[in-house]
Amino acid sequence: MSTAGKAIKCKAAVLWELNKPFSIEEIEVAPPKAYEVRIKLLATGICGSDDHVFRGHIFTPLPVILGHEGAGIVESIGEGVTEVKPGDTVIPLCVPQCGKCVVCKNPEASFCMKNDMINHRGTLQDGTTRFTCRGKPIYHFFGTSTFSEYTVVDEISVVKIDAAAPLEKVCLIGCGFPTGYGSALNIAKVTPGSTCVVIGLGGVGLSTVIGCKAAGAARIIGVDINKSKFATAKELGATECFNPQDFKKPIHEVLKEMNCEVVDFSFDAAGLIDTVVEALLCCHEAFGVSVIIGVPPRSENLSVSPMLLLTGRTWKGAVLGGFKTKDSIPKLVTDFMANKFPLDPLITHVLPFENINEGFDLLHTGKSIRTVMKI
Ligand code: PAD
Ligand code: ZN
Ligand code: ZN
Repeated sequence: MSTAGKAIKCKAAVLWELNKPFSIEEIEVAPPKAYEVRIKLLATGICGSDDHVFRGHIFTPLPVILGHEGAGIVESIGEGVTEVKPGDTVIPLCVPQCGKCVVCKNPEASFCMKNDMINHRGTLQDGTTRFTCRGKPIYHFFGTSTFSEYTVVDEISVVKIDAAAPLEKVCLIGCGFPTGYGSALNIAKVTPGSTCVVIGLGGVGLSTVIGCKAAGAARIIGVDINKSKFATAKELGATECFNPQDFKKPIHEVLKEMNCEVVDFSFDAAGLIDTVVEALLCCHEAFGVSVIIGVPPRSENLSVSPMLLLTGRTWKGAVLGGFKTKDSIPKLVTDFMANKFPLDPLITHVLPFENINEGFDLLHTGKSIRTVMKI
């Protein structure tokens, strides 16, 4: 029986309060309005940014259905939708590509003005939500909300991918993988033979390591306070790794001791103010490039001497590795299927969707890199 045009009752993980377990609830998902798409989700990763919301480090209105690293099948489409049709295999886009704004028209930029990451309205583009639970509206997150059996997204926030792709793997191409990989290739533009430092070796930092290696870096130094990440970092291309807690000196001084005077490219993928500054200090004062990837707590600001940049460093940041999402995500899926980069080492746990709280516990205790939930 077709569900098109009708509200769908299904399960979703609702976050009612910060730092409280997700509650698996029956929700109602309204049909897509014009230029919207309803998706049956089949897999979703848990990203560090979902956890930032959970902990209150990123503000978004509550109650909310989080999740932005998913993949699924189009169930139905609203009026006027032309880019996808029911039955298409898709990835929801946490950064849309509207194709019309000043950013989308700029070949060098990617953070579409229609994003919901800066103002966090928690709605679709028309300012309303398609989710209700216990009679209350539930907010969307980053225009995607993948911790649900069904979601509704704007047409600008979804792209068709190869139907043969394994969704429980390529869901990572919705956020964590392109974020790290693109930060190395598109933003830092890592050069062959260079030295790179990656601080934070979660799913994003390890994807940065993959990008540095793909670009031909000669030395890739991984830094993390959790040593259990080092084996995977080395498998993916890190030439050496260290734990800053094993030293009394700050990271940039430890690097000098390691005979690493010249760092061409440095990345913060830990998401703390201190590590952002350490990453900047690591790179060479005259030509180093440092990229901010991690999202530090919203209440904290940076304070650094302008001299650090005056000498010639370049300091950059990027969302989703600078990829224009509609253009690039299907290509990344094709590249994964052609074995151009691995995703398997990033996926340490696969859980049923109902076990979402266990997935967050694994992240909090540092036991997982990426947990993928089958929905
Ligand atoms: P994660 O929690 O899996 O990884 C973070 C890693 O940093 C862990 O391995 C920690 O052990 C490590 N870490 C923590 N503190 C320190 C420290 N003081 N020194 C060194 N390492 C430390 O998260 P993730 O990999 O999913 O995400 C990483 C960050 O990137 C996080 O802040 C997230 O919000 C951000 C992100 N940004 C974008 C973007 O578009 N810019 C996209 C996705 C995620
Ligand atoms: Zn746009
Ligand atoms: Zn993410």
